[in-house]
Amino acid sequence: MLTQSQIDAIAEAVIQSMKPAPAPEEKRRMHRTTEIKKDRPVEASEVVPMDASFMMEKSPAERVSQKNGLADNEGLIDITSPEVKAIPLLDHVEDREGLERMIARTPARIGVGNCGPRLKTRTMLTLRADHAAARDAVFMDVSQELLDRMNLFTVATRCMDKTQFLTRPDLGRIFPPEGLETIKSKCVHDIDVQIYVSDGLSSTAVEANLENILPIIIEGLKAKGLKVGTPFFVKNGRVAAMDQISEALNATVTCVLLGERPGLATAESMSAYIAYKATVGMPEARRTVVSNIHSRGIPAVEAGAYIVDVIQKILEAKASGVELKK
Ligand code: B12
Repeated sequence: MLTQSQIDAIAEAVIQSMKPAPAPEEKRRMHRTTEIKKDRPVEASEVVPMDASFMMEKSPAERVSQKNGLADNEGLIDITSPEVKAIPLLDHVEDREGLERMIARTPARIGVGNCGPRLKTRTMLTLRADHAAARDAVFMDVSQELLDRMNLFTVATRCMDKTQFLTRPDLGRIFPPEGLETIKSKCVHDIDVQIYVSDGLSSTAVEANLENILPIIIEGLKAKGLKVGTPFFVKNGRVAAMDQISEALNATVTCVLLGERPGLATAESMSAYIAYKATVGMPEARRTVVSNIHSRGIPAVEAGAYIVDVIQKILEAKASGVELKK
């Protein structure tokens, strides 16, 4: 367990890393490599102030390598990591074990204490870091490498870019004629289940979960003897884009795996929205959702197996959403 002085030292190191670059001699003096091991207490002397210019010499990938959860080779601490967030910031804790148990059960920010009427510096920095991750999740594109690896071709909705996607949800639910033609020409028709993937409001969620979830669902459905459609990727897609897809391919069940709107707890959460015989303009109540698919929610592999069961239930009941619950 970390002592208060060790916690202060971590916060200090983060603050130092944001300061402007010192003169070259001073820079050399500060330039030391540190590792913080997760499995033993951190010594305050191990947390070395880092200067921002030194960090700029490393590529972003090297800086976030997170070798051991808390810090990379250069001693940069990932303040958004679960390990750092699990450190209570309260000054006087009556029942530390109880507090730690509560913190372990929720990603909510509890036990963060205060400094006078304000939040502590580390809480503020973590909030800002998580907000940045949420913005990245919304504005980033899913990498072409991932789509190539998963053998998914891309069709865009009517949204021209992310700004239009955010301001015109209606355009994220429909395809231009050429997009629909691509779907019709590249996919098999008259299927039991059409699975596809979409960025929705978090590309990060797609990056984090897709490789673990998609093969499980496809293989699971095929193992049940079902005819599964050709999977593909929809860029700038809202949930209801599934309705046009369902109609175009004559799918009995359509399932979209898409990124959920990110919050400040995680940007990696994916949802599966599933509908029986989806049609354009149908009520939202006809959709079933499996939400919170991410490493600290329902892990992708587990969710994949669950989604296969839900789809089977929908096919048997010939209904989805509220009608499935009747
Ligand atoms: C935003 C949101 C809403 C917004 C949607 C408005 C909009 N246009 O985006 C509003 C406030 C209307 C809403 C309402 C409801 N929501 Co809501 N919502 C969310 C939230 C925060 C994000 C969803 C998201 O990112 N979607 C992705 C984007 C790309 O989708 P979109 O196309 O822009 O919008 C569609 C979806 O958001 C979808 N949707 C949103 N909520 C729900 C809930 C259900 C059951 C279904 C089928 C669809 C659905 O409807 C939108 C229109 O097509 C999630 C939390 C989460 N972790 O996912 C909860 C969440 C999905 N909602 C939930 C619930 C329970 C509801 C309501 C049933 C609440 C109620 N009692 O009325 C209603 C049902 C609405 C419906 N469509 O049938 C639960 C679902 C739990 C579950 N596993 O069944 C979640 C997971 C929150 C939670 N943790 O409890 N929701």
